[in-house]
Amino acid sequence: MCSSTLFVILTASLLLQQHIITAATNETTDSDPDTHVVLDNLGWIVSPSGAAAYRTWAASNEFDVGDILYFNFTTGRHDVAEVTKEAYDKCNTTNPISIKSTGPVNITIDSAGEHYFICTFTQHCSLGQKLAITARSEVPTGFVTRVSTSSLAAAIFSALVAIYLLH
Ligand SMILES: [Cu+2]
Repeated sequence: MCSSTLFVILTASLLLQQHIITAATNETTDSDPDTHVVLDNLGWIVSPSGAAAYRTWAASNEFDVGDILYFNFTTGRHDVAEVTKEAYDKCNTTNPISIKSTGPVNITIDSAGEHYFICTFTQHCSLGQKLAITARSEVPTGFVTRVSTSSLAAAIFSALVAIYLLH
């Protein structure tokens, strides 16, 4: 392999590596916490369309660990209890994981996976005032890609250097 060919290959390899790193950086998710206003302008209420309103709202949002759920309601009219899936399904208000009674309430999503919230006021949950969300973990999606592809480019580069030195 002549030296000019090797130079072209090395340059291409470096450009490829730079390109991959740039592309991977661009595809990382934003890590700024978002605030999700539960049911938007309607707030945390018994929706006329029942639990479907909360299902639709949750499906139109992407929740990450660290994001904030903002439950807007008047103190004394509603409350927010985080509950298990079983309690959510049955509207069981007896042993919530946590409960907040003074509105409005900000709840920071502290772990990935499913989180369930209900109102403990009589009949409110069974009339559909219940929210289930699934939070994604905070690891940027581009991170794994960036490590593996840049390692691959580095490996190719190292191999080319070795070939060059052996000649
Ligand atoms: Cu309520």
